[in-house]
Amino acid sequence: MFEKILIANRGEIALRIQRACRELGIKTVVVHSEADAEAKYVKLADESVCIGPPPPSHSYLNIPAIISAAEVTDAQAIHPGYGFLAENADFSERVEQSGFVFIGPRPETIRMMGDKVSAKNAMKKAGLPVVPGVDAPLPEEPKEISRIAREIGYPVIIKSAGGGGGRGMRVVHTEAALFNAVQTTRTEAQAAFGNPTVYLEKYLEDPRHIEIQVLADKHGRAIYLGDRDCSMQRRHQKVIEEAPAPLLNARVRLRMGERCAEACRKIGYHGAGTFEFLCQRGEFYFIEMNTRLQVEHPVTELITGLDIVQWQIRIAAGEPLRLKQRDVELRGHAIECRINAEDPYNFTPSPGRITSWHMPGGPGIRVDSHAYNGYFMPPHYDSLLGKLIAYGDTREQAIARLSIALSETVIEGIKTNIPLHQELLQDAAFLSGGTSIHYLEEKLSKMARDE
Ligand code: MV4
Repeated sequence: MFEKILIANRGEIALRIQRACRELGIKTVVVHSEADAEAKYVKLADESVCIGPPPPSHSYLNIPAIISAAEVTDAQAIHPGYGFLAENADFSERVEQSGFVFIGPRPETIRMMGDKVSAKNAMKKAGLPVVPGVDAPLPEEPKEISRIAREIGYPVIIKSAGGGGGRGMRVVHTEAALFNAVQTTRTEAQAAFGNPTVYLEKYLEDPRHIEIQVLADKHGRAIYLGDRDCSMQRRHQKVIEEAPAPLLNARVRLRMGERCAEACRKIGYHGAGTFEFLCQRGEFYFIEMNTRLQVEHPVTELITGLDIVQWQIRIAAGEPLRLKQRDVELRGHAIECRINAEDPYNFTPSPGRITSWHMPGGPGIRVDSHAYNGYFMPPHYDSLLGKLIAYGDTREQAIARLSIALSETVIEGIKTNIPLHQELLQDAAFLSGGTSIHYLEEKLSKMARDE
């Protein structure tokens, strides 16, 4: 096992990784920007290294600075967390070339999943159902493009191979609008990702976003840890996540999990991973794979009793997955609210100093946050203050515990989205078994109209 790990991230996830390391008896080095120098988790780490000024491009994205920090502190492995460099294949490659272990899959795997066309092809080949479409870059000729779209059937969605997570997409309902939309998407994709490649898929009108968590070791073993529903989102930012996905048929659940684990074995995946699907009328369609730890990993931890971050570290150190699929028991229900420092209805960020901070407790409540009374929420990064997660024997109990926990929570000095969460946990459609990916945005625009 490693003796010392460098954490190349900040905020709640830097603290989460630090806790996993401590439990495994591993020393931690945390790198931080000037804006995070006073954060408590920085002081809790065994060592810390300031790697630059607040803008991410000068600190958390500064690859040479992070690698130098690992060198001077004699760390053996680097955990990238999520966001920042977590899915940057060049970073993972340079980490390994410098003699450190990257806690995540191989650079080639990250690169393959970063290109959404190659990811889709690999998964189709590995036996996963994908959205109907042409799993190849779109050709240039307008006639060919029209023929492909007609073959798929309208509406279609144009996606960028270099995009993902909702960036660089456009829905097209008629042939008349097709060619312009393709050109615009290509231009935007070139500007945003340096890659003009686009592809076409059938547009699914009202799906749910369901994802499957996997763990795979370096010895060819792979298991799945059940599924999560992350449909409650706004502008591709998840707001509430839960596990297991409500109303999902047990046979479908089993089949999807088995196929994801099998796909991991086939492509030689190792580490933790997430297969993203759109699910409509009981059918699953693979869209993307995330090769990192996810914000919502705690809901899976609560229903499996496993520590996903510790397993990432063990796998990176070369340990075999001692768990067999039959050892993974999915039990109860867990729901997570992302607590953001923002206006609950217009979503403008609300950085600043926290003047009062009281966290909830009681049976089945977990709080993952780096904040505390007096903490200054810097304006330079995303607005995630932490996560409030509730576990219960049933979905109803998890929701009840989460509502009570939200009502106990006090955060003053900055605005948070807690009022929105309290409202969503009373929403009839959510209570009756969840909603599609469009529900929250529709609800918010209805609320704005009624005002
Ligand atoms: C889609 C889709 C409908 N049909 N693909 C958005 C994020 C990216 N991962 C894929 N996305 C979508 N792909 C087809 N063929 C709708 C979305 C989508 C979405 C997906 C998951 C969660 C939230 C979403 C919000 C809007 C659109």
